[in-house]
Amino acid sequence: MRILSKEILGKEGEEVELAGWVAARRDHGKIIFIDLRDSSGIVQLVFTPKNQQVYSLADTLRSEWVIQVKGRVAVRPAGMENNELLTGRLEIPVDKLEVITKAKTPPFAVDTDGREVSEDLRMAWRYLDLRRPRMQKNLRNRHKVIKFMRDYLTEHGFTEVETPILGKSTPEGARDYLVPSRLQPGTFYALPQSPQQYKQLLMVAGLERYFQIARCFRDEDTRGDRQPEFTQLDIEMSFVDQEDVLALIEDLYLKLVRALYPKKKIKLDENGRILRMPYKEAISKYNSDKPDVRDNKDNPDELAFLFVTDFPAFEWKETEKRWDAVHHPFTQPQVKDVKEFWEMFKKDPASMFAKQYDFVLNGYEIGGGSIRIHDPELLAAVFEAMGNKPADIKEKFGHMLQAFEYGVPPHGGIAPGIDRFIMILENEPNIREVIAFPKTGDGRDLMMHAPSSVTEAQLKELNLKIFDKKKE
Ligand code: AMO
Repeated sequence: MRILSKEILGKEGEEVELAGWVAARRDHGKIIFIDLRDSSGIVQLVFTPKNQQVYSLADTLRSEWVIQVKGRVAVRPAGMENNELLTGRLEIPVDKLEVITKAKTPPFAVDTDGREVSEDLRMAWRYLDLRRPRMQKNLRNRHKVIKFMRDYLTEHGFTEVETPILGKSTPEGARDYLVPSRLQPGTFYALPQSPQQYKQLLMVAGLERYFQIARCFRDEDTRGDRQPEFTQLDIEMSFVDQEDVLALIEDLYLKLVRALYPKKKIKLDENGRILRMPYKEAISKYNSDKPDVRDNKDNPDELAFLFVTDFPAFEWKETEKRWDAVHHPFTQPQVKDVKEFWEMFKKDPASMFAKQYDFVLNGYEIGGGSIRIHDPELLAAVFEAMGNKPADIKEKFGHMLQAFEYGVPPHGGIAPGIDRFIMILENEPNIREVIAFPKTGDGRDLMMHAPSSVTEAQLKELNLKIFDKKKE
């Protein structure tokens, strides 16, 4: 049975079967050394002319061929050890060799960290780029972080629920990706900018503690910390206030970093808690709503988490000549009832605050959330204050208002972005380095060639016609 290279430790003298890729080949006189790479690391194979048939075949081996070998685990001669390899004390003199598949010469080296290769080339050949140890480490550590989150929340009474990808446009502030419906001609699904409305409806449904490793889609310009599709740890809780949500996130993130990244130094306040700062103070002291409060910004292992609280409830949207929610319209303004809401809104919307918080790490916004409005009358008032006509409110949010008439618990939540968090933990310069198959700055997948055109027949089936904007 095939074992992994790391599993040869302690098997000196035993016959083992290994399989993987030819990572490197060195010829020393008549001896051929092959570094065999598998998902657990590298092991040295040795071929000598003693076994002529195997030796001749070994002589044909080239980089990235996939091979299978059998041999007895041997201790390397004194002075020949390689301390950089887990298996560096051992080697496998090969008795049996099988070439499984040959490989063309890759377009770039896969044993470097890849920073010397142009990113377009890396993306076009992403399955080869992902062979490099740095990328393998990033993907494996991303898995560990997500598993920690899942286990922690499961232990704390949360249920993971999948919500639809084909949904209805949710106002998170970005442009929607639309999907035409074949069965309902002329209508469109929107891909979720976040599962915001579904998670609130799960609170109406009585789930009380929900989470989801949720894929979100936003058609906005891509940047180093922004992708058109990204992943959130989406959370919603019932019968809670702001303090409960922040305490949960604080405990989860501190435990996670201490367990998985013990070398990181976490900056905390004098009581050993995550730092907090009201929005107003962040703006006046740092001129930023996501200040980087690290003591030493050159130290790659310092983590300065920060909760920014008490955001303004509304901002003026000049293009649309209306007041808009700073977070989203479901966020609870800091008012006691609808009457106080209208009094304050009519006086000065800009001076109103919300039960909204952001989670910041080293100057990046790694999460955002709020306590939600659970009074249907107040929710309707906020929609109206944002310039929606009663008919629009019914069309866009009728389902939420109706749901809230059937017994809605007070609730709130948060959605930390997973890509940005892993990027910082791994000291990577952008989130593309921690996503298996990211998109380019202009939203393309250079490996799959997406987006791509479709056939006339497909368009016809969807009742769609492509017209050339330039010719209009
Ligand atoms: P918000 O829009 O603030 O809140 O998003 C939450 C977090 O998601 C991450 N994020 C992104 N990461 C990568 N690429 C992007 N394009 C991108 N956009 C956002 C950020 C951000 O802090 N439904 C609400 C949450 C809630 O109220 O519970 C929401 O989506 O880290």
